[in-house]
Amino acid sequence: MSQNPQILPAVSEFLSSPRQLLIDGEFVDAADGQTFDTINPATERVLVSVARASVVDADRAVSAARKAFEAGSPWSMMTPRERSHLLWRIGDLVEEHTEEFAQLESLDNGKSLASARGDVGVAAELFRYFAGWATKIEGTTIPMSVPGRDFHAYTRREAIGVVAGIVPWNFPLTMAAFKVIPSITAGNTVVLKPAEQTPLTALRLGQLLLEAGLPAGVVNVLPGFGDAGAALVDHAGVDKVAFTGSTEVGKLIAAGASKNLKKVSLELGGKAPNIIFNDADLEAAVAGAALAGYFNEGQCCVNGSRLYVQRGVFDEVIAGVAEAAKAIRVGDAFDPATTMGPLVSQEQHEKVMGYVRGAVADGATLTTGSADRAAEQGYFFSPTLITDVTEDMAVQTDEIFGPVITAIPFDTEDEVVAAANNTVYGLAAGIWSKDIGTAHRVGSKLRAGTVWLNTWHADDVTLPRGGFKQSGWGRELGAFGLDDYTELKTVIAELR
Ligand code: TXE
Repeated sequence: MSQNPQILPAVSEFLSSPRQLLIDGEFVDAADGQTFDTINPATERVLVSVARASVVDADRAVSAARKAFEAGSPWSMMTPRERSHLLWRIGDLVEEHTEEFAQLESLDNGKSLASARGDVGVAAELFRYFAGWATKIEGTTIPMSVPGRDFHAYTRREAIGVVAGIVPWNFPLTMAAFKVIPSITAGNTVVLKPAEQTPLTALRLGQLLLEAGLPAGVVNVLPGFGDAGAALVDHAGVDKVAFTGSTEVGKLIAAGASKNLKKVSLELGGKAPNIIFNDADLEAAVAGAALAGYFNEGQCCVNGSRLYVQRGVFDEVIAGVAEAAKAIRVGDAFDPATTMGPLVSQEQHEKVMGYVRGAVADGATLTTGSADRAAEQGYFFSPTLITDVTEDMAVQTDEIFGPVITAIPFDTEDEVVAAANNTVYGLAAGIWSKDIGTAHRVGSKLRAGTVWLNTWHADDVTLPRGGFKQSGWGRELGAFGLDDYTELKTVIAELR
């Protein structure tokens, strides 16, 4: 049997003393000296104490970011090529520290080491992908038609200014990367607020950014709670808020940012429908349905939590997904056999258990899984499949954000399209059918920002992602993702 990997000395060292805020290139305590504990969800024990940012610290960090953005600052003088090389260098540094980041992430978030290593790989690749864009943020020349006069008109894409990146706990490092990388690629400066449940990898990333040569104040990291996030949203010195998190907080952010008409991009909740037709490749569809529902402990906004199966194959698919769920090994992140770690926090654990209990009380059937904790210690929860569900049950309408799939049979295409779209969310959707016409036709009818055909979670840093309806505003990644981090300026010169 393979041994659990040992905690790296660098990780032990990182956890051996209280962690501080990163403001203006320095690691500092919160102005009021407040701290909070970050918890290992597998043991429910404290990992390390972390400085807790307040409104005052938000102000300090925004001032540092503004100063770093100003004309004449080292950051503003950097050429696009220098930014590109810097981004590439950071990507290499992140990759070199893969194991260290993965261990920190597993300890803080609970996800398996294999999964955390995958997240670090995405972050490193994201730096390299955007390194390429830094030298390709271009404008256009546009003809003007003014009789008797001669003009040269063109557009420029310019940095917006100070970006507040507010991120959640389900992919802590990757989500930090999603906000920081496009921001700095376009020449902005950043105040990043990691989630209170998982501040560690963002702070470690902050150290590496400085090591790579990013000037002081370009990226500031403010661990803290919602009040620190709200202070950034309210701050007049912030030009754009980039948020990933709950739809509820997304609405607060949109309202708060509207006071100063800040730019806002939002990546919010989801409740993705996964549709399996009678003619699907069932082996692939069953494996895909389990991946769609259970990936990342079910704590992923694009997870396929609502399974719709055409009646002819319903029983077979349910049996297959139940078997796949039982084969998932729930356990400690450092055990190489583990394929599902604990949920991130006590709050999330209780929320998920509450939904499953509610469904059972409403008359749904637990085909596999449980409504109870999966271990005495740690926020473990077994992958669960629920049938005999109706469209009005909370388990079917709300984003649960845990390893819970609900399954409903359907007969016709029209019926399933209506059911799939019967949600306030619109982040992702999926279709399994060997009929290319069915797959593309149904795909075009689903109101979602990402549609997977005969696959799920297939992704790349080149592809834009984001939500229809209450799943958000704007798109992240790919060329589209960069537009949201620039202002478009039109310049009109008369040639006299
Ligand atoms: O999210 P919050 P929570 C969903 C998921 C989950 C639920 C609650 O359903 O169960 O949200 O999770 C900061 N102003 N998603 O409570 O509160 C907060 O400190 C500014 C889906 O953890 O939205 C954290 O940094 N910021 C989601 C971040 O917002 C505020 C991923 C997210 O926290 C704030 C996570 C405020 N008023 C949860 N209040 C996805 N789309 O992937 C909190 N924050």
